[in-house]
Amino acid sequence: MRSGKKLIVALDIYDGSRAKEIALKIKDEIFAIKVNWPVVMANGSGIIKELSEIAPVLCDFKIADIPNTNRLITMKAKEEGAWGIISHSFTGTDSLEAVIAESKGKMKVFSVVTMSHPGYREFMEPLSERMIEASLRCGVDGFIVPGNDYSTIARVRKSAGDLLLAATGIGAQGGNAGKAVRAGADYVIVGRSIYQAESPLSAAREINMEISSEN
Ligand code: NUP
Repeated sequence: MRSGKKLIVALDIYDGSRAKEIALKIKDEIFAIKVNWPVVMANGSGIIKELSEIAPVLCDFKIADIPNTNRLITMKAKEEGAWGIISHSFTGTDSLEAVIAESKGKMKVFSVVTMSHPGYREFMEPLSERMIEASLRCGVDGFIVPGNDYSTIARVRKSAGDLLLAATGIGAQGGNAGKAVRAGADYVIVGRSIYQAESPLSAAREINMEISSEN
């Protein structure tokens, strides 16, 4: 049912019931659900399992710690049945390797090597290529790319080969889902433009139309 779907909804809301309600409404339009700290802090890690019953769950924990702490966070996401997990890479290969080892082929590991907000350029941007190379050496499954910066998506795609690219920054941060996919993204991650819409279902359908349109 999910084959060919590229849309991942980001449910950055505290209310777990509302998160499930939106997920159920749009489940036929999405490939996966991304959870971040707001919904997990407010509802506990069990929300990962509950949402997994509706669609695969990608845990956006942007893990950025010593290897042992990274391992503990990864283990919990895996126990709850997550499909994938997002880790920072700037903390070094030992930290990223701990996430990959604990995922043990059961969860996809996405590495953050670029970001979609202006502050990314202050410190991270000069290190982006080195973080990509290090992530490839560690054996990540994919990268998070900025869906509002198409040339950066194309740059990461060149290094990433067949690995998965998931683009954030669509809609509320200015990016266009169709352009992001045509620049090389496999998935587009969309939060506010869906969960704040009067009709999340119509908003999700519109994004899928953007993805399948030719220009
Ligand atoms: O570079 C990134 N930009 C970004 O927005 C990396 C991310 N993981 N995100 C996340 O994507 C962000 O934390 C939020 O959960 C989602 C974008 O939400 P929205 O701007 O579509 O509401």
